[in-house]
Amino acid sequence: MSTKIQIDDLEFANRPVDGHKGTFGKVAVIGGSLGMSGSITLSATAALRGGAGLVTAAVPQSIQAIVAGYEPSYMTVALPTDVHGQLAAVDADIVTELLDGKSAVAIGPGLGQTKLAADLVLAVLKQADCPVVLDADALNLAAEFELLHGIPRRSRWVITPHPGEFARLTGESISHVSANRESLAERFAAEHELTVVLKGANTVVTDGSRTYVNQTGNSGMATGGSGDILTGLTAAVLGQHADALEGAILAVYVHGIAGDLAAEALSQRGMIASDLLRFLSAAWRNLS
Ligand code: B4P
Ligand code: MG
Repeated sequence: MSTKIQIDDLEFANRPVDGHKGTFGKVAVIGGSLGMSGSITLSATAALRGGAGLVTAAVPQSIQAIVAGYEPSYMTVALPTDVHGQLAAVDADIVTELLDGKSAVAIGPGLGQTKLAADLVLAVLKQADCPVVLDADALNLAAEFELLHGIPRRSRWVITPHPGEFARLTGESISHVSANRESLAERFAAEHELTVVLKGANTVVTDGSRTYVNQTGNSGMATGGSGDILTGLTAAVLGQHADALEGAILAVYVHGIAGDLAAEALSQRGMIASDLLRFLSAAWRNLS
């Protein structure tokens, strides 16, 4: 039986006045592919807006210039590509260098669903000794190649599926997932020793023994890219907070407040995902 948590039950640390970039975490976001450069730019920018000290976007070399051109405040690293610009095999040394010194990593948005992408996800899961956020194609690959099984945990993992992705991971139908959100998320989290963020109206966040049901956000957030923003934001928060469950709850809560502020200013119909990035700043101000 899981304990229910309210947002007021949690204590969130303030930013120390003498903090520096290292204090606030070095975050890597890994993903993107030809035609899918937007998702990872949203994740990387959201990691910055989540308060991370330094953010690096690792993307296929074929889209590095596009991603780098979007936002000057993060760094980019090129992953190898083949002659068609698609992700090629990524050696272990590149993964080691990418993870070195990181306080959190997120992988998946726009990554694509090739076997080589699955190898990259597996390498990150095996090597990372910081929290790992898995979203989007990393979850589709985890379902297809059973990547969440049998890897000794060196760090805390948070998965952020929407009901479609969670249905693939659990082998259940979307309607069954939608009808049993809390119980399925709790069971999956306990079985796989990770934190589940099952998105949608009233996102469920659980580690299997403690569960939070979010009340912020609105259906204006059902627009392409809003999930990618949560991915980067969650990594940024986890890079600054010790507890995976509490960090994930804070990210979900603030993401929803940004959505509510965006809807108030722009309307649910008129808002788009990148608007959430601007309203994240106001959302943090609302919290303090
Ligand atoms: P994809 O095509 O894979 O969409 P995506 O790239 O992951 O988009 P994005 O990253 O922006 O959105 P995400 O959902 O991650 O998948 C879409 C397909 O998945 C759908 O066609 C459907 O088959 C399935 N699916 C997705 N959501 C479903 C649902 N609720 N019920 C049934 N099937 C579903 O992230 C969106 C973000 O916005 C999350 O943080 C979410 O919590 C928030 N959000 C969305 N609607 C909200 C609402 N009504 N209230 C509050 N928050 C909401
Ligand atoms: Mg998504």
